[in-house]
Amino acid sequence: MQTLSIQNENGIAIITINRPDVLNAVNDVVVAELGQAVQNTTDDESIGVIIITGAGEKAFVAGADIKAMSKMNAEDALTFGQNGQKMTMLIEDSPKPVIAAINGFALGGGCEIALACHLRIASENAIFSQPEVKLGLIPGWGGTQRLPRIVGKGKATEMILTGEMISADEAYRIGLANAVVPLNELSKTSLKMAESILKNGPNAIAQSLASINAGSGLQIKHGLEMEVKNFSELFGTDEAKEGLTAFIEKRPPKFRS
Ligand code: CO8
Repeated sequence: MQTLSIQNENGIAIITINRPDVLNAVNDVVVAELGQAVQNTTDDESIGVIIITGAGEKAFVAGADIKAMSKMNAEDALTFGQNGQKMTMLIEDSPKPVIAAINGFALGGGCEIALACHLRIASENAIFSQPEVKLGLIPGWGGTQRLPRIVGKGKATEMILTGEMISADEAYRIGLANAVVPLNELSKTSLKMAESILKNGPNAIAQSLASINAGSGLQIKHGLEMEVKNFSELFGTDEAKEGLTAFIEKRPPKFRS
């Protein structure tokens, strides 16, 4: 891949967006490669958790590539926007948890990639913003849809209408970041969270993500119906038998070979 590197660390895939000269700005090559990398790591049975991060110490992703966008007409922008949305849906729909390890600026499309991830861990120098209105644009890769679902409509509206940057601490305060750690501990903390998830049943994890994602668009009554169906289906799996038996036998469960 031209714009990404992928490592497998004991069942945890680390995908690094690697265009540090432009603060990891996302052009159409990154959109295609990131989508492919998420698909490949999702399909890889040796992988249980995926981490997405940016190269260098300054940026996770400073947005869609503004130089590339300056040459687009409305038709090009529609294709670029739709391809970016497909890539974010691959992240959100992955049955394997995707953690954004946010190592600096997460702006515009960079914030939107982080929003599509299931969990977000920020370094202390991370900065979040949806600054599209400053360019005469609006978010196009899910910012108007996912940000209100994560931080609430009021705060999301403020961020999108002002385009102002917020600090990692503020992102944590409003529930946008799950944790804030010093930059030199970001990788270790992200891996630790991934390892703690890896101890749990992979089907249960996939069904948890599916239930949370599907439920956010449903009325509570329909969400509860879907949840109990997913809950009961797990009773047919070896994984649930192992989890329940291990508790009774007072031993740790063994979910993965
Ligand atoms: N696109 C292209 N190049 C970029 C980008 C970007 N988003 N961000 C930074 N760069 C480049 C700079 O041009 C510069 O390159 P060069 O050295 O060749 O001039 C290099 O990265 C380093 O950047 P700076 O010198 O500007 O570094 P500073 O520390 O001074 O500033 C900032 C850092 C504050 C992050 C600044 O670079 C900045 O404001 N960047 C743009 C941020 C932004 O507006 N992002 C949102 C873009 S819009 C978007 O993401 C829409 C997503 C939805 C798309 C839907 C498609 C239709």
